[in-house]
Formats: sequence, structure tokens, C-alpha cells
Amino acid sequence: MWNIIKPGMSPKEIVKTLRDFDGVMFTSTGMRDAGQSDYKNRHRIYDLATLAPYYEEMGLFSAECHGGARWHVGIMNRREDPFEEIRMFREKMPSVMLQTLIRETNLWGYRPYPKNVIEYVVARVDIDVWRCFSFLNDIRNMRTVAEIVMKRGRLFQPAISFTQAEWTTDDYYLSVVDEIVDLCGGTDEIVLCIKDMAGVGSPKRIAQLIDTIKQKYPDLVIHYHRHSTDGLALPAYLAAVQAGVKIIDVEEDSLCRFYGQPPILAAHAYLEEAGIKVHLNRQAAEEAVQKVREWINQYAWAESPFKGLDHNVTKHKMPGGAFPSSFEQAEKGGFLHLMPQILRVMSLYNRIVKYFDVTPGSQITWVTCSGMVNKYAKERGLKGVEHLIKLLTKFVEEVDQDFDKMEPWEQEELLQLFRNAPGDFKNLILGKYGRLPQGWPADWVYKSAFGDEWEEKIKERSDKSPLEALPPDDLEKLRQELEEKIERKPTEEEFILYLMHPKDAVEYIKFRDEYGQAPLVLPTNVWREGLKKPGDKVEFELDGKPYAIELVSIGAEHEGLIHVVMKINNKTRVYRVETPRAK
Ligand code: 3PY
Ligand code: ZN
Repeated sequence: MWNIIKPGMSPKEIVKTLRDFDGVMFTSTGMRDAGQSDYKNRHRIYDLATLAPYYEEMGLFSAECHGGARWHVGIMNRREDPFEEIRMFREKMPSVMLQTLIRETNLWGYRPYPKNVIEYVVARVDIDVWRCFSFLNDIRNMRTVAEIVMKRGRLFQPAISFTQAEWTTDDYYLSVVDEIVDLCGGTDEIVLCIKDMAGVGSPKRIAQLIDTIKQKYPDLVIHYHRHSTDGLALPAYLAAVQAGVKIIDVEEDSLCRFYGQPPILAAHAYLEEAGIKVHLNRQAAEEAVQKVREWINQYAWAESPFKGLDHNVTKHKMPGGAFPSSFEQAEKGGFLHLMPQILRVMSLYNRIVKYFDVTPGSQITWVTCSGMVNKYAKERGLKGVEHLIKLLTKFVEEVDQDFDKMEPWEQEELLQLFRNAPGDFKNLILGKYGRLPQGWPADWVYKSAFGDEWEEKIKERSDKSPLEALPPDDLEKLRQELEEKIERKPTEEEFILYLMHPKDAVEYIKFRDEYGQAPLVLPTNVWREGLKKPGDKVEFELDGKPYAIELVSIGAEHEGLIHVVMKINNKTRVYRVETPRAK
């Protein structure tokens, strides 16, 4: 039997099993992070569910199938929700632990939620492994999620956000791990994750960090999460496992593009060759890899327009999970050609305002830096953008960020740099997300962001956790508000969707009220494009009843109407369809 770890086991039993196990186990991210990092989170439950029978046999530690941006993109684009996803996967792979990725007080959203919302939501999501990270490594912000998850007897997996920078020393990370161990009452009921969200940890650096943590906490079970972006993921995995990591994250080889996790079959072979015992039913994994090939081509449209690995990620730090969506925004906004410059500005920005480029911090970095570059490009053209890069390079690399060493005209320019930064950037430097890992930025950043009001704003700064700072929401009032918007009583799950993303949840609920189970039962080609030409057919099951639908003919337009003939379960039906012109 391959499943040595299963839903229903207590965290203590899980940790003990892992401590006793003398090899490495895999978490498959094929159902979440892989899709987020290389396909904008567009993989539908319909296709992912085909992998579940293989996952059931593979002997995985867990399947990451939930969380991150998958929740939000699900209701907005795929029109499927995270609750039906969990139900479907539970039914099809009952022996596999389902894993989510949650952003401490920011839950599955992009802003801190009040404590009572966090308590309400976390208690009602049926997930086994709760990987929880803070983009500030502000462990205080994890408290409520940790308490509820642990009280429910589910596995809490605190993650340290990892990057390689001069300030992210072993001592720094040890202090973060100390806080985690303190929060969780020791090491017996948690698995620690090192979250290398951009894929920047060199093999040597990762081994050294794990070794340092293991020296202080020899019993702590460590899980290493990594993206492939820099091209060094497999050697980094080998180094991590040799240093004592028990679980690593992988995805199907046939899903791999550039910014997700390393390939499962290659990782298996590579680690075994190095003499490491890998817990994997390879036959089932090979079948899953093959299964992906049956549907993956339908998602080619969702792949990032920025192709190839990118070792410069070690400087700009764009997380894998943000790659395709950032590039999509650049494409839509008409500034894809400015990406190399934006990435260079990000590299310099990261050294001025120090935090971790991961959600929602990565969005803040992206919007702030792309905004700066676009402003310079609009006002002064490409030369202007190069000038901005020169200015920042001088400030960061030549004068060691000593504002007074810049020329007066350069100071003037720096003082304009953050004037149009997004509100979220301003909230970040006021402490609204929590404590910044290296303290407040320099005063000139406040002058730049707030102009004449900077001194008042500095007085407003608070290093309280949002868990203490935010007043509770009136849940009953919010439920009432949703009822009015959708003109019926919401279900408990719909209410939770609303608490997370109010506007998008209302649209989603209305869509599902109109189209029912269509997003779950239609094959992907039909879901995206419909039946296009006479003879096209689709078969599916709805509420236990089989349907076979065929497009017979599409008539010519006449006075804004088209007659469409369909065969539905062998009965011919004629539909009068209004053309968009008529509407
Ligand atoms: C997310 O927060 O969506 C992530 O994938 C972070 O890595
Ligand atoms: Zn990731």
C-alpha cells in the first residue's frame, strides 16, 4: 500500500510517520501551483479530475489542489468554486491529503481580513494540509489560522518565505523559525515549509539553511517548495534532501513549462540515482503524466508569452505564481516590450524596500515598478526608462542608498518616484499588512510617497498585526447584503465566497444561477468555444442524466435573428437566437 499518510491521521501521527521515514516523499502541485505558474490558473476541475485516480495510487504526501490564486481565478474565469473542487477531489482520491496555500491574514485574497472573518472562513474549509505563508515573514499574522487549523486536528504547515539576499541570513531565518515553533507549541504537530516561491535558492544556500535549522531543531520535519525558474531546481532539491528535507513539491513532467515545480519522474530518477529512497508508485505517476497529455494542448493559449527559464529571477525575484498573470497584464496594457526594464527596476526596488516578493507583496512590487516604468516611458520614451534604471542603480549600488550622496536633481527625482505608487504600497509602508522584515524604509521613501504629508503619515505608522488592528466585520449585515444582491438566501459556501471576494462572488453566483453545472460538466473545448460547426457534438451527464447534443445547422441572419437547429438526445429542436447586433 503506497499511502502511508492519509486524511484523518492526526498531525502528531503524520509528523511521527515522517520522522521515522528514511527517504523523501512528494507533494504534487499539478492541481494548483503548476497551473497557476504556467497556465494562469485556468486548468478546469473537469480535466484535473482525470488525474485523481492516479494520485490515489501514487503514494503522495499530499496534493496541492486548492488556494493561492486558484480560488479567485476559479470564480472569476473558470466559473467553478473551491468548495465543489474539494468535494470532487475528495470523492475521487479519498486517500490523498488535500493541501491548500493560504496567505495568513490575507487568506485567499490580497488584503488583510478581520480576525472574525478569518475564524469564520478557516473553520469551514475542508482541507487537510494548510500551508500558510506571510510575505513579510510576520509570524504573528499566522496566529488565527494556526489556532483554528490545529484545533480542528488538521495539519498546519507554516511556511517561511525564502529569498536569497544580503539580509536573509541564517540568523534571520532562525529567528523566524523560533517564532513559528513558539506559535505552534513545539515541533511535534507541524511540518515546516521553506517556500522558495521564485525558485532562487542555490543548492549550496539551501543546504546550508536546512542544516542550520536542523542543528537547532533536529526533529522538525521540513518540506521544501521550489519553482524551476532559475534552472537549478533539481540540484537544489538534491541538496535539500541530502541536508534532511523529507518532502518536496513536484508536478507532472508533461505539465512542466518554466515557472512551476520540477518534473516528478525526473526528480524520482535523479534522487534515486543519488542513493535516496523515494516514496513513489512510479507506474501510477507515469500514467498521470500520460493522462495530462490528453488535455494539456487545450490550454496552450493560457501559457506565458515570456518563454524560457530565467536565471535573472535571482535578481528580480518574480514569483512563479505571478509570472503568467503579470505578463498577461503587460500584454493587455500594451507594455510587454518594457518587461526587461520592469524586471530590472524590480531588482533595484527589492533592495530599497525589503520584503518578500510573494502575494500580496509581489502584486505591490509589480504594480509599483511597472507603474514607474510606464510613467517614464510615456513622458520620456525608452531613453527615459534607461535613465530611471541608471538613477536607481547609482542609488543602490554606488552610494549605498545614502540619499545625501545623490546630486540635488537626482534627489528631486527620487522624491517623485513613489508619488503615483498604488494605495497598497502606501498601506504597506504604513504597516497595514504587518511588520516589515527589515523595518521601515528610509524617510525619503515617505517623502516621495506622501509629499507634504509625510511627517503626519510617519506618525500614523503602526507595527500592530492586522489581527489586532482591524475591527471585526458585521457578518450578519454582510449576509443580508449578499441576499439583497443575489435576490435569494445565499448558501453558507456562497457567503464565504462573498466574504473573500465580494464583487466577483456576486457575479459568480449569478452566473451559476443562470448556467447551473455547465462549468463542471462540459468538456474544455466546448466550454471555451461552444459547438462551432454542423456535426459538432458534445456528451455529458447532468444530475445523473446523460445528454448528447449535436449542432445540426445554423441559419442565415434575418432581421437580427438566427435559427439554430440542434439534436438533443436525438430530438430535433429549433432555437431562435438574437444576434449581438439585434441586442
Ligand atoms: C500565491 O499566493 O498565489 C502563491 O502562489 C504564492 O507563491
Ligand atoms: Zn509556489
